[in-house]
Amino acid sequence: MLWYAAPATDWEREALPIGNGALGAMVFGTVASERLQFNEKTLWTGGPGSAQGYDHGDWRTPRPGAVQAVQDDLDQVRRLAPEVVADRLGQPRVGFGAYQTFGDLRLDLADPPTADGYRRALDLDDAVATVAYTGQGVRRHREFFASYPDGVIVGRLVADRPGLVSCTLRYSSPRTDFTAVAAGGRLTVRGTLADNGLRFEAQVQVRTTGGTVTCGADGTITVTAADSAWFVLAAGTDYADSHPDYRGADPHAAVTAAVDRASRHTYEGLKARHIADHRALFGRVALDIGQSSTADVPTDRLLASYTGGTSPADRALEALFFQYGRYLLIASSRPGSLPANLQGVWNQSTTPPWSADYHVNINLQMDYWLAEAAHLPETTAPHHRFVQALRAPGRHTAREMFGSAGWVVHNETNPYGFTGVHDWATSFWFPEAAAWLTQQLYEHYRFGGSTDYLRGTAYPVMKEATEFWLANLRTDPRDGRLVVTPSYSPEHGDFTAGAAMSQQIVHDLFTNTLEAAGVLGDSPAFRRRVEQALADLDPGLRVGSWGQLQEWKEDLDDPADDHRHVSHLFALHPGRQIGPGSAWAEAAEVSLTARGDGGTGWSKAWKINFWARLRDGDHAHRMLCEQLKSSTLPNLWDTHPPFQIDGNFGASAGVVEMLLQSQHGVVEILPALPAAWPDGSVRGLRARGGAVVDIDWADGKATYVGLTATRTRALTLRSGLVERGEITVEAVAGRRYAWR
Ligand code: FUC
Repeated sequence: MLWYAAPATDWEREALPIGNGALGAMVFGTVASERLQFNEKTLWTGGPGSAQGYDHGDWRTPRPGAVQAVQDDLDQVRRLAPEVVADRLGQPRVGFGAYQTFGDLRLDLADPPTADGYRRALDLDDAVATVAYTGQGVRRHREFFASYPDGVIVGRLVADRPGLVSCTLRYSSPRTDFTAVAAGGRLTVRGTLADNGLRFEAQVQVRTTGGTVTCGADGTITVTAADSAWFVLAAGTDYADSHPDYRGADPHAAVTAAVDRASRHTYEGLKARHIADHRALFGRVALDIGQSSTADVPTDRLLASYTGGTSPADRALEALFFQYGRYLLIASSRPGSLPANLQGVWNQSTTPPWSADYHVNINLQMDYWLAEAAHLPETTAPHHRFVQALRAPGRHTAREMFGSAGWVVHNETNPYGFTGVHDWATSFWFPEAAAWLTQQLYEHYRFGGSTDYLRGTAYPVMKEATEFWLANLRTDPRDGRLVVTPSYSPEHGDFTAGAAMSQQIVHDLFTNTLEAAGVLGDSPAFRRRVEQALADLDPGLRVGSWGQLQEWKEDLDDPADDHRHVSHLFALHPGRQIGPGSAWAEAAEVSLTARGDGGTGWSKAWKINFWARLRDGDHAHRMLCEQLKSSTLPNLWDTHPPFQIDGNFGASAGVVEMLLQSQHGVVEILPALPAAWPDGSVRGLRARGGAVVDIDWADGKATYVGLTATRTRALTLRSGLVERGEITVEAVAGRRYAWR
């Protein structure tokens, strides 16, 4: 439970998020005029039809041989300044667009009372936001939730005495591109985005028990003297994720149908369906680290008084933050819409930071790190679909820019298949992103084990990304190894050939593709090609002069550099090329130590994961503390700054990494348990290979491990609980295994 003793005054820091993946809303709980800022995930400017023009980031004029010329130069001079390369390979960005707020729904009270006993809360178990206060002796209560099964946002106002609910509902927007009409208790907002002609529509149906409902010519709806009032809201656009036009049906029919359907139900019926749907996902994982109840202290005070120590209140915040990440993923990523963007689904602006887009040099990937292990694999469907939809434009970019097969996407993308480049020198070039994005698809298979999914969804995308790199690796004249060139360690340093992250990502892709090809029995000829390339590939692992893992093929690392990206540790996490206790792990630790414990929100979150993979639970916990102390807002949103949701998801993923790991084919129990959590239990985490895992621990040691197999196959478990530390069981799907 997140709760506060005062209304929100600031969208980013205080308002509380609800969402069903496609729709999101921020609840302020203001007494006199409730503000419900809402979003629909596909409301984006840019793309085909944009006033600026649109080219997917593909070169507007062909540049035959341009990439090869940069490669030739790098063979000679070894380093090129980013500005030089951007000049030769980049171009100004047009028509990229930005995620848009849909607007605000306001509920104005006719006669606002002074409020006593005010409380505003977000219940994570039920995914319901509530506002309650007493005014002039009447206790009043508001509730808001976003229902996935019914596809609507729902709100209700009640009072503890009949006939006392009166308010006026109105819509407002920072744009002027709409009409708002009220009739029959229904508000209809319709418009087209000026930039690209995207059509949008929202409808709100108001229902009451008792009282009257009147509609104003100005598009307002007034409820007078009702016992209770409730509304349902649906919204949509004519966006479709289909290349090349990205347009589908006018939203009117779908929005009308959703509102008609939902408003035929009772409020209680809608709420019960919503809670059942949410609990079926959220309720799978329980974490007990000896925390006090979150009901004891308002959440903003819990955060402000957090010390990173070991008090039950500190642990309450840590456990809450972990579960909040799971809540936010459910709320911002459900099948049927786009994946979570830089702000999940929440955005109040027409010009949000970084367009609230899909950055793919860390951010979108981080959004889904927790999905599988924290038992929310259903939330990955929008991500898989998005990646699949990038293939058509990505193929075109591969052909135009590289003259090759395969598909590619660079540093960031939008819902309109922006797979090419722009010209911001330090963040425009990153063709490795496509390979990295396929990692989540393969992880979905490693956890879930469906060969149908692997064959039908993951493998074709992985294979086509592999084809790209088979065609585009180049032999380094210095040592004959295959390298990515030009190569750019995200947002850092010069262009070189064979930066560590580039090599490690391709290594990961080839490794995963070969495994998958083996499972599916793909052609021996293709497998031999990938095997050969993997054998010839520079692995991107090198120990440098001060014991560090090198970020570049040459030893250019500066021990005083504390840049937020620690990209060269990809092989440690989210990759699996570096195992614990190896010389590479030691070097990774040297690099990570040098980078320090600072950074932006997502950077700290990644460091939790790194330290957990290095089996240093105390340092992982210290990073969690750093994130909570200096990169977390009162509503527990991660802040870069500004608000960026990747850090929420990354931190929750890091907590799982502290308790359970399985990336090396072994289910490892409590691999990085911090001293701050000596006693506790966790229920319902998932491990690769097919297992749901429960753990109890005391005095820092496991006292119970329960494992429910979800596949029939051998599972190896590593835990101090079993003799010799490791045991392999021939697990049978559905059966439960336990050790004490
Ligand atoms: C990456 C990061 C920035 C920011 C942006 C959205 O480019 O380097 O810090 O998070 O994404």
